[in-house]
Parts: sequence; structure tokens; C-alpha cells
Amino acid sequence: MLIDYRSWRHTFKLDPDKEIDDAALEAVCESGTDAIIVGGTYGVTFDNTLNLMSRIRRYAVDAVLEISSLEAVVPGFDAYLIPLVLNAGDPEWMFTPHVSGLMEYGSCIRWEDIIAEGYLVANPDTGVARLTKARPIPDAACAKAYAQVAARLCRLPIVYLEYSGKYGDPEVVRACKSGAGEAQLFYGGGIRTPEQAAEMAAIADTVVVGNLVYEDLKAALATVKAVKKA
Ligand code: 1GP
Repeated sequence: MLIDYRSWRHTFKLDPDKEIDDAALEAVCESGTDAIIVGGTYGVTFDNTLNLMSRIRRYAVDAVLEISSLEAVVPGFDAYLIPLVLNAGDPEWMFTPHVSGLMEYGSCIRWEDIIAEGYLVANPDTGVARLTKARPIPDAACAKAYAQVAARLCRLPIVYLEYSGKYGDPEVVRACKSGAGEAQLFYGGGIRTPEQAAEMAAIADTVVVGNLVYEDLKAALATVKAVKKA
């Protein structure tokens, strides 16, 4: 594997379905962030993913694709993150897409470029929660148990606590960290200020900043320094 996700403290997640101009993209890629994750839930196509990848490729930063649609698997990223939604209530989301993907692409996969993520969908008001019929995570004890399922039972390398759009409960993040063992804990969701980024960086191993790039670029860029100092 060419990338070292275990060294990532800060990442930006860019959505191929959202507009970002060249100046903003340059600022994001040159911000000192450790990696750019390309991913989204809806409207992700081969064309918009390829377009965003080729624009990010002008910069030296690591670029990885978080696969959410088999139609949008684009070669040329440094690595591929494969989410396994641990609390999916719809069993179709557990392994059916993965089996389809392997039947289609299995022969050309470079396994050293594949990184599985134990995904914990913690905000019920999101597209991914509705799509997967995510089961609620009522408290920190439940979150910790899910993290243990990912890290201890399934030995997944990453536990991704996903609050997308909503700032999470630090107690729940702490519980996930204690359950995640050797796995890298990613936290993403609702970070709007450098202070919030620092708070989550003090608990989680890797912080993911998404929407803020499109809503307040200056604040988004400020999260990099905040995380690195935390
Ligand atoms: C989304 O976890 C990321 O997949 C980041 O969440 O967009 O709310 O920052 P936000």
C-alpha cells in the first residue's frame, strides 16, 4: 500500500456531486491536510468522480475514493475505502453490493489498495441512514460495542463514526475510541469551527471535514491547523 492512513490526523471529504472552483480546490489540496477523501451518497457518477480526481491529481496530496456506487469506481486513486455499514438495518446493504463489486471487478483489484471501513451511521437524518435503514445507536455503550464488532470481531482496520451534517456527542466518540482497539478511529460530522475540529481530534485518530468546505472555506481551512495542534 502506498498510502499510510494511520498517519492521517485531518482529511477533507469532497463530494463529486458538489461544485468547487479551482481556487478553492487548490486551497484545500495545499492546506496541509493529510488526504482528500472523495465520496458522497447521492449523485456520484463515473464522470463527476473522474473529473474531481483529475483536478485533485494536480496536487501532491493523497487522494482516496470512498466507494458508494459501483458505477463510479474510477481507477487512479491512491487507495479505495470500502464502507461496511455495521448498523445497516437493511441486510441488502451488508454485503450484497460488495459481492456484486467483486464479481465485476474482482480480477483486477489490487488488494493492497483496498481498505475496509467499519461504518457506524450515527445521524438518523442523513441520506445514508435512510438508504441503509440504519439502526439507532442510543448511547455510548452501544457505540462501543459496535466499535468492538468492527475492530475486535471483524478486525477491520478503520472504524468510521459518521455523524454527517451533525456535530456528534464526544462521549459517544470516546466510547468508540475505547472499543476500537488497534483500529484507526475516523470521526466525521458537523464540524463547523476549528474548536470543534480540535475537540474531536483530541479523541479520534482522524478527523474528516466535509460540508464546511462548501459552506465556509476559510473556517474549513482553519480546521487543519486546529487538528494538527490538538
Ligand atoms: C461526511 O463524515 C463526513 O461523510 C463529514 O461530515 O460533511 O458533516 O463535515 P460533514
